[in-house]
Amino acid sequence: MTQHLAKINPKTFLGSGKVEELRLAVEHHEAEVVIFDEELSPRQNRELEKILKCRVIDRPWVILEIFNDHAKTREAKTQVELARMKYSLPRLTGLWDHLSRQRGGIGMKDVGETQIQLDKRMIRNEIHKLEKKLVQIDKEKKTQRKNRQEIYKIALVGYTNAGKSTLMNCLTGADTLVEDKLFATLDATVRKMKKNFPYPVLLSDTVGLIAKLPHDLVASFKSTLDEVRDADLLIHVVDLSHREYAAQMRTANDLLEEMGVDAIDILLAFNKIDNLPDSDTLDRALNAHPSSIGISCKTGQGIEALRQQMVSHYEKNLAPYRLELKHSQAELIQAIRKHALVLKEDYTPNSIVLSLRVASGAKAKLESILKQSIELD
Ligand SMILES: Nc1nc2c(ncn2[C@@H]2O[C@H](COP(=O)(O)OP(=O)(O)OP(=O)(O)O)[C@@H](O)[C@H]2O)c(=O)[nH]1
Ligand SMILES: [Mg+2]
Repeated sequence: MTQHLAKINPKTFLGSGKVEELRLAVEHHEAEVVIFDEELSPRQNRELEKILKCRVIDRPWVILEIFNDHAKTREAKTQVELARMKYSLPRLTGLWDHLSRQRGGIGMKDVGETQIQLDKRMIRNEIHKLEKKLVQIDKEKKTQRKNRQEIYKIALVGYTNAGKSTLMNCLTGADTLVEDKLFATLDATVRKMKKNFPYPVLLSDTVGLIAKLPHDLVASFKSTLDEVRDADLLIHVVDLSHREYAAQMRTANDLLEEMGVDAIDILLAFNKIDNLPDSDTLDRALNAHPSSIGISCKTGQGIEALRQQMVSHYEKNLAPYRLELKHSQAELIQAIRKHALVLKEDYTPNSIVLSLRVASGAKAKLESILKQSIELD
């Protein structure tokens, strides 16, 4: 059922006529649950349950349930649990109202009230504990990220089910879980790009984005999203075969902007081009978006071209750098090559002068290679 609302009714979300229509439909179909594709306030949720005499669930709840089902690691589980607790806290009253009405016993209401207070306190304690745990996890993640600071990082982002994990596997040979369902990935996986890539690059797969993502969930997934903020380049993966790809792209862009990552370079990858309804779709999409590319993780089409673009983005990011070595340090050149592009080696009588191009993060690494060798001397 849909309704164009000029104004949302603070009490029942829908207008009163529509609520009545919905009530009759629930009665007619003997529905046990009504799901709203929108976020309801706790009050609206309660009111609607009263009127419709059945369970009412909103969109954030559905998303939280899916996340809950898919959470595997300690981090993801903690994040989802926290979001669920925060979601349920202001909604507890409704639950007990429901019970007291069902059982109908005298005094149930009072028992309910006391119980709600107890439950709320318990949940607040739990929230506090989970938040502490997340701070700890966040710290560990920060250390991990710090250790990777000098390495160029690329993150795959995009609407859920666009094919990020498939692309990750395609580019790194990893076997991240790929599934035709929403939010298959909840944890940022980080892998080295190996296959045919000339530079050390870390690629991370991230949690999928979706329209009207529950606010608590975004807050809980901070450390996962930090992975995105930390990247040098984003590849925005779009499922071009989806009939609403344009809207999905916009949603993803809006969320990225909200996350404050709009300053990072973005490469647009239109995926699933093996599955397009007509031949115009790809041309139109490519023309409308400069710096975009069509790919298919299924057939491999366009993957090599994407890799090339990733390489040129990397190289664009490099700054000229000059390094002088003693002849006795010649064997360091091999190690230096791992972190910089060596353009020229000039052998003078006293030294070797290297003309390099390096990523900003890699300079520290080069200096530490030199320092170590001097200390060894
Ligand atoms: N036809 C076709 N299907 C693809 C392609 N790439 C991925 N898929 C399918 O799309 C579905 C979703 O792929 P995933 O890689 O799990 O998508 P994701 O973006 O990681 O999704 P979430 O982790 O849920 O956000 C899977 O069924 C893939 O097999 C492609 O190029 N062509
Ligand atoms: Mg995935």
